[in-house]
Amino acid sequence: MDKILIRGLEIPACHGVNPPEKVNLQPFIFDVDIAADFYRAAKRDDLSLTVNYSSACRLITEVVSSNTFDLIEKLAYECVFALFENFSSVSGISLTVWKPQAPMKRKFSNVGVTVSLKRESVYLSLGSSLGDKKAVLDTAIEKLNKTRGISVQKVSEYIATEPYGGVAKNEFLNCAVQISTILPPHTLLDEIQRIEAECGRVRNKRWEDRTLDIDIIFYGDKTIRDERLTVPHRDWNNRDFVKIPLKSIAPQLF
Ligand code: PH2
Ligand code: MG
Ligand code: MG
Repeated sequence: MDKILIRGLEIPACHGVNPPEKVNLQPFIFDVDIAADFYRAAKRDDLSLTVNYSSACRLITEVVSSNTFDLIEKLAYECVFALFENFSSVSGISLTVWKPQAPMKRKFSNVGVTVSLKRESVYLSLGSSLGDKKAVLDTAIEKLNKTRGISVQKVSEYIATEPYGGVAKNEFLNCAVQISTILPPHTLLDEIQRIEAECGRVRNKRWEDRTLDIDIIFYGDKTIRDERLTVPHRDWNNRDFVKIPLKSIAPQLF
């Protein structure tokens, strides 16, 4: 993957937990790797086909100098979010922020944090079998799209399906959604579970009727197997309520 590298971008700003840091400028120094495909830009020698590194520096400067955050972690994430949001061709970013004059008693040469995120294409299956099912799916999709780091790309039709698995009793309304996200799998799962809870999901018995269920079917081409996540979803290929909507938005997966 091609990369633009920015090193030693110095921006005076007011970030820190201690009250004096919020009013006195100190230097923050940025090292940034921006991954994208520069083949076409190189072939045509055309700035409009790449990421203008001076625009990237201006955007970082804007975020850094117009805010006051407690944490450099927050500062780094805000810069990374802004870069992904403003440069759609960027596929990955690794950003380090250094704070060489951080208030610490011991002598040290530097302190900093790195945030590295990649844009991925993810397919979700949504289902509702309680309440106003269509309104629940509409709300869930809106909440997904409003979540920082998630952008909804495609939504299938909503289909009514028979309850599968022998526990749920009600008819379901199901759909599939393609999102583009920079959230890592478990962070995405946290946001999904927040949205399920906000839509009235209570977790009792496995597979029982629920206001909203959102399952991660595919996360890029990753395979994940741990206590919280199995991706690709272990049973997706046996479930018409997953396959039919998914095929309509992503026939290439079949
Ligand atoms: N979800 C389940 C169990 N059974 N059946 C249908 N038709 N649709 C679902 O979304 C569904 C189900 C567990 O998540
Ligand atoms: Mg499910
Ligand atoms: Mg689920």
